[in-house]
Formats: sequence, C-alpha cells, structure tokens
Amino acid sequence: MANFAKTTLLGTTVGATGGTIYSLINYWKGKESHKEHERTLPIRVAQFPAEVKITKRYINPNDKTGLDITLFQFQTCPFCCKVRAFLDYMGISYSVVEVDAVLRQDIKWSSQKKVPMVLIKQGDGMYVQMTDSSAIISLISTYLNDRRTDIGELADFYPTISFFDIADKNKLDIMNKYFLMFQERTPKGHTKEMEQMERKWRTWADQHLVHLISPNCYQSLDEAFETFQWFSEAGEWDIHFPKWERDLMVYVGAIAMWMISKILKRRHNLSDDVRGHMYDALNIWTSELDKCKTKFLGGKKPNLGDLAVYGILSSMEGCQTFKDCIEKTKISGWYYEVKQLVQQNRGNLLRERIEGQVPPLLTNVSN
Ligand SMILES: N[C@@H](CCC(=O)N[C@@H](CS)C(=O)NCC(=O)O)C(=O)O
Repeated sequence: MANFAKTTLLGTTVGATGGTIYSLINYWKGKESHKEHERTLPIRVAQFPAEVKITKRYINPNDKTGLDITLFQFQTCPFCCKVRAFLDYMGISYSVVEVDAVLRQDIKWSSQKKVPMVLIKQGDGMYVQMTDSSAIISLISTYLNDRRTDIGELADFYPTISFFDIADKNKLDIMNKYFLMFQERTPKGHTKEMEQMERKWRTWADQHLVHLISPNCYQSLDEAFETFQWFSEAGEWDIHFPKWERDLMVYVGAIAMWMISKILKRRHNLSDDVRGHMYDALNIWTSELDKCKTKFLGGKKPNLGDLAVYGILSSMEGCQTFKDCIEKTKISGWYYEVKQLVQQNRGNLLRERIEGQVPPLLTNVSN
C-alpha cells in the first residue's frame, strides 16, 4: 500500500513537472514565435515548367505592354474571374492554363497551391510567380502606370508576410496587395480620396462579397450540381479534360462544395437566408454607385473597385443566384455596362493546347 502511495505520488509529481515544463516551453515558444514574422519575396522560376499545358491565349494586337503573362486558373473561381476581368479590360494579352480543380496536375511543379497564380516573364528571362488576385492586379497596374521599372523589380513590393490572427493562428498574406506603387509618378488627376475609395471597395469585394458566393451557389445539392454543370460549360471542360475527369470534377466538386458551403456559412455568420445577404450586399454596392452619381465607381470609366466587384459576380453568371440577383436588385445596368467594356477590350481568343515549352506571345493574330 505504502509502495502504491509512493508510486502514485512519484507519478503525479513527474507528470505535473513534465506538464509544467511542456506548458512553459510552449508558452515561451509561442511568445517567441509571435516575434517571427517572416517576409518572403515572390518566388522566381528559372524556366517555364515544361509539363504545363497552355489551354488558350488572348492576344490583343493593340497590347503594347510587352508583358508575357500566364494565368493558372479555374475558369469560374471568383478570384480568377477578377484577374481576367482586369486583364481583359486593360487589353493585355495573356495565356491561360486551366487547372483541374480536383487533381491539379498543372500546378504540381509549384509550392503555391492556390489559383489564381501568374508567371510573368522578367527582363532577365526568369519568371516571377505571383499569387493572390489583388496582389496580381496591383502589381500589373503599378507596371502599367510606370513601365520604366522591370515588372520583376516591382514584384518585390508585394512580399508574403506571416502573422498571427486574433485566434492566434499563424497566417500568410501579401503585403501592400491593395496598393499601387506609384512612387514619385502618381498619374495626373489622381487623388488620395480616389485611391482610398478604390481600395475600400476592392477590400470589400474580397472580404465580404466573395464570401457570399459559395453559401449561395451550393446552398442545396441541386443548386450545387447546377452550379458545377455551369462550371463545366463555362470552363469548356469537355475540350480540356477527358469525360472521366470531368465527371469526377462535377460529382466530387458539387458534393464537396455543398458540404464546405455549410462551414463557410457558419464561418461568415450568415443566416439561412443566404440570398438575402447577397441582395443586401448588392444593394450596398448600387447605393454607393448612386451616391457617386457617375456611371461607375471610377467615374466615366470603371476603376479597380468596379472590376473587382464585376469580376467576382461574373463567376456565377450561369447560376440561379445570379439570375435571382438580376431580378431582385438594381445591379444589371452597371453590371452589363462593365461587361461590355471588358469584352470589347479583350484580346482575340486563340485556342491551343501546347505541351512543353511555351512560344512567345504572338501579336497580330485575329480570330
Ligand atoms: N486570396 C486569394 C484566394 C485564392 C483562393 O482561395 N483560391 C481558391 C480557388 S477559388 C483555391 O485555389 N483554393 C485551393 C486551396 O485552397 O487549396 C486570392 O485572392 O487569389
């Protein structure tokens, strides 16, 4: 009995001491780790990944930017639609790699697993790899404003930083992603207020509007299947993927997204009336446009705020949610005006499926 008491006491003491030491180590490690905010510059890739298949290109004969951009995307991902809306509106030529959302073979070479992702050729022939739709748009906009600095050099204005969020989770984000780096060359007529307004709505599009898409478009299993049928159509999956892969993407994707949308709905504190939240958001946007008393947020022409909201909404154009929004809100006038400009400025579509080395972007190619 005495032995048993001794052993118990010893066990408890060792356990308690071990536990305390462990907690203290974690406490100090945690404290220290909060000081470690890594800052990493965008990745450079020496050669275009040989195994990647270019699915199509948009070639604009009027594009004088000299940029060589490859966009890795899912056709109907809202963030990818945002990048395309921007590139198209700006009349920039680019190549597209349509990534299989389930198997993702075309981004296997990359340590970054999210789309949109771009590879942009730098002056030294290497490719700078950028992720995050807003960072991509800010980087290219910065370059369009001042083409004297190489795009590779400008990319270093957008490093990835690690930080701890309010739930003490270690997160990564891209610094300055809503900022255009005008340096000493601010465009004529550009004001601080305009910049702040543009940034505010770009942020709203990323932090609020986009989070309403999944809970709406995958609200029920029926709606999720209908949405994935639209993805298959819009992404031309019948051209790019064999039937088994297409079916896998539609069935696995629809069921997975239907389940994930429930988690997203809770995460973003949405009630069961998910359509109501979407209508409210669009009413906030159209009231802002009314307040501006101009056609677009950017005045006579769309700015990056208009293009962000348009791009995100365009991702669900074939879905029931979109049809309901057109019917139940005042979004359609502004939406179709932006769409017309985006389509009118877009380069000519050149379909191809090239394996291996990518030839340079061609110019003067017509449909
Ligand atoms: N903040 C990023 C979000 C990108 C993002 O979440 N993309 C999704 C597709 S819509 C993705 O790649 N998800 C795959 C994954 O998280 O592994 C951006 O603006 O580009």
